[in-house]
Amino acid sequence: MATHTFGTVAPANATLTAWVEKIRALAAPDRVFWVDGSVGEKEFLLAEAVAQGVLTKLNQDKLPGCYYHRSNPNDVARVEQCTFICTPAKDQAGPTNNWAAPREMYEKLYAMLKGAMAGRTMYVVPYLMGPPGSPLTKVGVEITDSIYVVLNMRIMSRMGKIALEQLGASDDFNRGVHSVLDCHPDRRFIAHFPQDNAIISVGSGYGGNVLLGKKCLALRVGSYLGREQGWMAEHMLILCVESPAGEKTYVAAAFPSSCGKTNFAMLIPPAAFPGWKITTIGDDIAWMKPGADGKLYAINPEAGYFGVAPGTNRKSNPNAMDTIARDTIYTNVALTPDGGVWWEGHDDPPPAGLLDWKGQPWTPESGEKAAHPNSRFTAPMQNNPALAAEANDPQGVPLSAIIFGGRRATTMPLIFQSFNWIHGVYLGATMGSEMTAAAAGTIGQVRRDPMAMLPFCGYNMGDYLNHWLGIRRDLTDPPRIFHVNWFRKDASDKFLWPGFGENFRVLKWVIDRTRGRARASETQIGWMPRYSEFDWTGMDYAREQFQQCMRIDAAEWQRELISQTELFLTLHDRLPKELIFQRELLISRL
Ligand code: OXD
Ligand code: MN
Repeated sequence: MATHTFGTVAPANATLTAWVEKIRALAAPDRVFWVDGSVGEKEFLLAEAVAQGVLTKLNQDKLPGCYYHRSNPNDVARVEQCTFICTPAKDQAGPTNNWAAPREMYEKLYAMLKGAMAGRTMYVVPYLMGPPGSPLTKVGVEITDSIYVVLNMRIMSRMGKIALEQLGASDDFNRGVHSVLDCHPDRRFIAHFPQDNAIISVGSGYGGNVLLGKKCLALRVGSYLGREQGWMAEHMLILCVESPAGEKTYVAAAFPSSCGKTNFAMLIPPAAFPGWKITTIGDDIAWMKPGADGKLYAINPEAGYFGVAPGTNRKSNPNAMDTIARDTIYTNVALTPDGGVWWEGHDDPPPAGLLDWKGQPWTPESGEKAAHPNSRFTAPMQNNPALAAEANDPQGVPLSAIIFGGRRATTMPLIFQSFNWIHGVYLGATMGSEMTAAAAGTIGQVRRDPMAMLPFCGYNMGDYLNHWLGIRRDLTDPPRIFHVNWFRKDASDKFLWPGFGENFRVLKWVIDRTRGRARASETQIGWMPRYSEFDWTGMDYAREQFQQCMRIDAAEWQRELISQTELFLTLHDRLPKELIFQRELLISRL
């Protein structure tokens, strides 16, 4: 290979170089590669990844700049049982997290990292979570022995020189160390040390476990830092709804993994609403802080989308299809014979000669999925035709509404609004959802997932809920809080609501509520729209169907309250009393 100078320039920051030297001495790589984020470097790394067989170049006529990766089949999702919050005291991590004492975990993982990078390159990836210059933005540095991680981090964060510039001579950066080791499930740990602003991840190459800026820093460590510093790190999309008159309203929404945040963030209003536009600020994570004007401001710390491929198509998400048509890394989807990609729920029928996500020939008769259900695309947000200009605004956007939602076949109506902030926090805290493929576990079972943060809260969940209540004190104009469920089914197991673009009608009612323009009826569970209060232009949806979708079923709610008990018991010693009162009030209303 021709000689090159990529990766050879170490930064001037002495704290950073000393820490990198410490990890180098431990992991003993053949060489250290300082990533600068330049285009030339990207081309070099892509060529290297292809030469190593880590990436396959896809058909560049069909998918320019796109590459394909197959993971180890044992390493396809987040692993909550291997994810640890390492705080000095166990109750700082709380009952919903795995805990280990920091010293023990450091010792164990440093022992695993000893000599682990021999024969490999150790990449040093400085990155920003957040737009440059934002008061909320954080600097992280990820050390990794995976070129796949470097290339994904390049899409998901603002990486390289830009981060070093923001860091300057400061020692305030998240220290992340990642090594794939031998990718064995028994040697897989994703460990967070919130008090040290540090992360160590070993034994996995899966995005959610190893792109350390995302779940590890932006959510787990971020949520801890947020409580210390008076802000919030949330598992939320952020979007902007723009009316034909140019009025903009900003909304954040928390749904558990694989429940349609990306689709909702990129929604296209139905044709019957000309002039209405939705633009995307973020599809997975929001960092939020009260502003001087008493509103809650949000930024998206990420720069790309790490989205679930199956089910993504021209109907469910045209903007995503355009976004992933170039400069995208596909992981564990199926490969077509002409160097294209395919997954279940793709617009095209499966072509002959498909190779599945494990590289095996696949036909519809194979009896298995061609793409892994948690197969992913990693795509730059700049590709999104509906990207909001505000996605790069260091000030963030003022939120008018927060929406909570889960995947629920029963009980939860299409939409309702909380009576107030505390009631809204109760709705978020008691959120439930049927489990999906984004995490290893039992698919379909309903689990309580407060604010969709159960796998991502970096401290005691009871304290986290208290933090939510406390933030209200800094807000004179808080976002209104809503709950949605796109997934309610009828007795014959059919979805009651068509979803997709029609979700705009729900969103429009939300917007109109926040602006005092829409009416609602008071019910036992919150404020609900009547059929006549929805805008049905261009849609044929019967009043009876709507009523079924909005039904409050006493027996279902009784089961719901009983199933919430488990969470309340788990969190009992730190559960805010306000939430206990909310539950009592709900019981008496029902
Ligand atoms: C994700 C997840 O990848 O939540 O965003 O698992
Ligand atoms: Mn997510």
